[in-house]
Amino acid sequence: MRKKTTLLLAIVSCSLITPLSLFADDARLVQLFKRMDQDKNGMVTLEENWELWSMIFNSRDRNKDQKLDSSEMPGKAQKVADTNNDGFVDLVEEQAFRTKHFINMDADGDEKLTLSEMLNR
Ligand SMILES: [Ca+2]
Ligand SMILES: [Ca+2]
Ligand SMILES: [Ca+2]
Repeated sequence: MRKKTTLLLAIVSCSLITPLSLFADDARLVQLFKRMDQDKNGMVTLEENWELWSMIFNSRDRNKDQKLDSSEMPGKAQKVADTNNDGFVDLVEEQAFRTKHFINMDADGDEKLTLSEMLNR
């Protein structure tokens, strides 16, 4: 319970720093962040990041071929992540994609993401 309050406070103070209140997009990121931060220490590690995304990968992979086609992963992300252009995103490509995204958001380069790094991506 206490940890939840701390996180809520973090979110509140974050929205105070950012004059714009939470947009729908930001609210989704906050949700995502909370899901990724499994030990609730206010930071998401590469491992925590990948744990969630590999879970999402598996749930998106409806035909269980360990690859995501464009119907399983709609939008631009599928094309970007499919680096060998075979029309599928496999786990290796997905991990590279999510890791790159993580590093892009990690402003201070400590390989941990805070909520504000994620929101100020
Ligand atoms: Ca954490
Ligand atoms: Ca698939
Ligand atoms: Ca591919």
